[in-house]
Amino acid sequence: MKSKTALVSGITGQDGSYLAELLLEKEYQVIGLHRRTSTNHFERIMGIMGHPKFHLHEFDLCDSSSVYNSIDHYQPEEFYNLAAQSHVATSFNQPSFTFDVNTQGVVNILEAIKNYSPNTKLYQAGTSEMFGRNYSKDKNGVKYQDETTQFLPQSPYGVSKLASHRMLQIYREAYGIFASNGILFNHESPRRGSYFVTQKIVLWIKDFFQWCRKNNITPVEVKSDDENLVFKDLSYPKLRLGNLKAKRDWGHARDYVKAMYLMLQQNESDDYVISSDTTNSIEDFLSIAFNHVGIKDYSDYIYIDPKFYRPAEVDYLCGKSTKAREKLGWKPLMSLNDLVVDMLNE
Ligand code: NAP
Ligand code: G4F
Repeated sequence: MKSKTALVSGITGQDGSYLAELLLEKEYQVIGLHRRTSTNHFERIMGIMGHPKFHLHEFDLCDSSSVYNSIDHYQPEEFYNLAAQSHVATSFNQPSFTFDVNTQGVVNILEAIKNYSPNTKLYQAGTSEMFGRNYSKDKNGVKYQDETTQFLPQSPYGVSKLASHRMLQIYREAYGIFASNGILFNHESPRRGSYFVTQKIVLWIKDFFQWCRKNNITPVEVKSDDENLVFKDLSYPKLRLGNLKAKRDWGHARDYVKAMYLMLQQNESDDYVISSDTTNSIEDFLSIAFNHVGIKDYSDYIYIDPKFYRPAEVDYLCGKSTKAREKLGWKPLMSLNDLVVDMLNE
């Protein structure tokens, strides 16, 4: 039987690399779509480079011709759109660029499918950031977000993703295109970008421990001196963070890419919340991570830097993924503790 072809945009990112590995295990031909950059950035996909069913194809989501040509050329059974300007804080500084990639880019894909490859099934990487400040409450007053919760985005990123979410629904209804929106809550891994808060914390801990080892210092011996940690005549900059009170629903990326695949194996396209259904603050994440390396109280190691506060914040995210669990048969296998251990051990 001929194997299916999947186009995966955002192949150089965290999710693209895990999804490509999953699809190759399932014997797909995987075409990884990447944009040209002045330096190579294929670290996350080194493990599958050279795989006989894996190929790279250059394109840019903002360039409509390259999007049309790649879809027309491959006529893929499935297209997973994971490419995005994915950093929320950056979207406040680069709102137009964020819209070009996250919204206009999705319109380019939808138009290409409609005109050149109408049987292609599309997965669009939507986000819990679209809920912004809004939540629903269950009968016990517990706050959550699911597919029925109204969206109220708080960032240019959230708005750009909400516009593309709605565009998929319109193309689904107007033209009968198979187009599913994943509404994924935060998912992390050892391959997470270094500017997201979990990886920033983990990388700081690793670098600090390496510095301690190099200088024969026991990490708990250092003293706190405003912005630095000091030991005799040596000093090391503290971990600089912003708002520690925000709550996020964190899962492992390896679990979440399975949900993307399952959405495109259904007979009908639909929208699904994908989440761990638990919530923790940045403070909780810090406690778990520092405890794992033997530091009971992280507070002396942190410096709160207003630079990392956002102009508008999403305070509380906690998904309810009942629909995906019932209809897709999906559930996450890794807990937050498993995730932290995986990230620290890498
Ligand atoms: P990521 O690591 O930041 O990867 C983003 C990818 O998009 C990179 O491969 C990047 O390429 C590519 N890209 C950016 N602009 C592009 C353009 N104009 N043309 C082609 N490619 C472009 O993001 P991720 O964490 O894997 O997330 C995957 C998707 O899920 C994103 O759409 C994100 O918004 C969404 N999402 C993520 C989460 C999460 O918690 N991780 C939650 C909900 C939704 P370069 O390597 O060249 O920069
Ligand atoms: O790790 P973050 O940057 O992730 P954020 O903003 O929740 O966005 C991620 O998840 C979304 C899903 O909800 C995705 F759609 C999106 O693409 C991305 O993957 O920040 C998490 C929280 C925020 O409340 C932020 O204010 O951590 C807080 N924070 C505190 N100090 C910090 C920092 N965030 C970052 N990045 N850096 C800090 O120093």
